[in-house]
Amino acid sequence: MKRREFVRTVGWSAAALTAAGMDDLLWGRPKAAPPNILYIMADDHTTQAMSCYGGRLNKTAAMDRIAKEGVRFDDCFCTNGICAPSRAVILTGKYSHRNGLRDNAHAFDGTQTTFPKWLQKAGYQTGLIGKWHLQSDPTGFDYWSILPGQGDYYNPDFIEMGGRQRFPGYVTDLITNFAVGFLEKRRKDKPFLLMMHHKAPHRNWQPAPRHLTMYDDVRFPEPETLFDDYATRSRAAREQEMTLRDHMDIASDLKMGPPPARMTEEQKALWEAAYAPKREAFKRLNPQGEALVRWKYQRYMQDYLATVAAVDESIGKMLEYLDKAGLAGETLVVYASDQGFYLGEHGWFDKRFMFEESLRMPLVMRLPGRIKPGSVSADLVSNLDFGPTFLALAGLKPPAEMQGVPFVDVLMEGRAKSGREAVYYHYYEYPAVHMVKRHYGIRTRRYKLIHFYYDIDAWELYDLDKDPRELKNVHDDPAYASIARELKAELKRLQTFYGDSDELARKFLEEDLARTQKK
Ligand SMILES: [Ca+2]
Repeated sequence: MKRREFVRTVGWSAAALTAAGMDDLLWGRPKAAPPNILYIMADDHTTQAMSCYGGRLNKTAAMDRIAKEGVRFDDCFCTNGICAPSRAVILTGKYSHRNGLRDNAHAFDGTQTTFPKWLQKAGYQTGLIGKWHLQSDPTGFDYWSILPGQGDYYNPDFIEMGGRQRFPGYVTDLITNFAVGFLEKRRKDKPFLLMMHHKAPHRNWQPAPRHLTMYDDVRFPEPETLFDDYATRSRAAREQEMTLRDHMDIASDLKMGPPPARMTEEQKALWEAAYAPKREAFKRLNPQGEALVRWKYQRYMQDYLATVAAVDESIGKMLEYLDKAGLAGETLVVYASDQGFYLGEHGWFDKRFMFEESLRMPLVMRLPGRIKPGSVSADLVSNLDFGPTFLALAGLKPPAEMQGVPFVDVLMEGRAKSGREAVYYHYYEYPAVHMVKRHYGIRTRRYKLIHFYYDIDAWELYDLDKDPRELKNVHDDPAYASIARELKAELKRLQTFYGDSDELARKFLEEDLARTQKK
């Protein structure tokens, strides 16, 4: 077998592994060929919109298939909940304050160590297709074709190895076709890493032509916190700009305006056939106040979930391709999103806050023979761990600068733990779109401690066992005084452990403010 030759050539030997000091059950299996890795990531997809997570809104057959044939992680949390920073954390295995990408405004420093580079060096053929959003050109990939910036849903441009070209069609389908093309043309003498990054379901949620009316007759259940009054919490929850009520745009977000300019006449005709009746109904109804929020929520869900439907179809096609090509048994398939998202919870859309809906990342994985089918992990893992985990599964020792922990042992038979008792989080992008204040904090199995440290100095503490919707800040409740003290000590310990601090946060803040003033 050619793959065995690969193992020999790149030195996947017992000696190398022993030298690396790895005596783990999995790492002690040097004869297993390193798996291919198909890493599929969506943008802003959230667990509430995945049926394998018990979501009540939609069915996601292909995503559920990965979970059923592999493992579902119930407590995977991001470390900085927006697009570009999350992607940088995934690539580098390092926190934002270490990899340099703290917000969407900076460019990623592509000279640093990333897990794709490490795999490439070890002999993997590496590819990247779809949304990138890191401003600098991708490094560590033998092949890449990315959307410029956020990209477009309809007839998008792609930058293929530096050359920009417009493609007719729908972005999710194009990414799927390009991904299949990469696999068809792959080198058979090497394992592959393919990172397939969907644009969907990012705002402003433009569905594929075939999905434009799929939810027209559905009435979605409203979240319990759609009309949250933010009582007991700090000003941060009240002073954001991401409510359905005040900040969701009726013309663009909810399609009560003209069709997107990039569409062909044919696409516009389909669009108009789907949205003109909705516009007429909206005018007739003319909802106000709470009725308007309810109308917005329904309209939002129709389009958000329709864009998710295309992502699910894409995953289905990729799984079928692996089956047909005989690759399913030797390929790690991962589906994740760069963070979660609010689907009306707390009255919001978007992400950024350290509350459950956007902090939690969807994460399912399948690797036949190595991940026990139907596993569910409640271990505390994060996007910091993705790179180290993929490297470990490939039999490689993660570089020392990576701060994540491989959760390989968690994958094995669903047993063992990462040993992590809390996930540390730090969000920086403020002042900026949606106006979510800077904060850091920790999420343990039971509690969440948040410190909004800039322009307000406010602490919030949630007992997730008693208050899973995070409506009651108990930070100043005397009954939680000792818990708060312990959590603050743990927060401090993790900040020190990861090399973050209030001083560093202050330094970054001053840099960001200076840059904003210069503009
Ligand atoms: Ca995102």
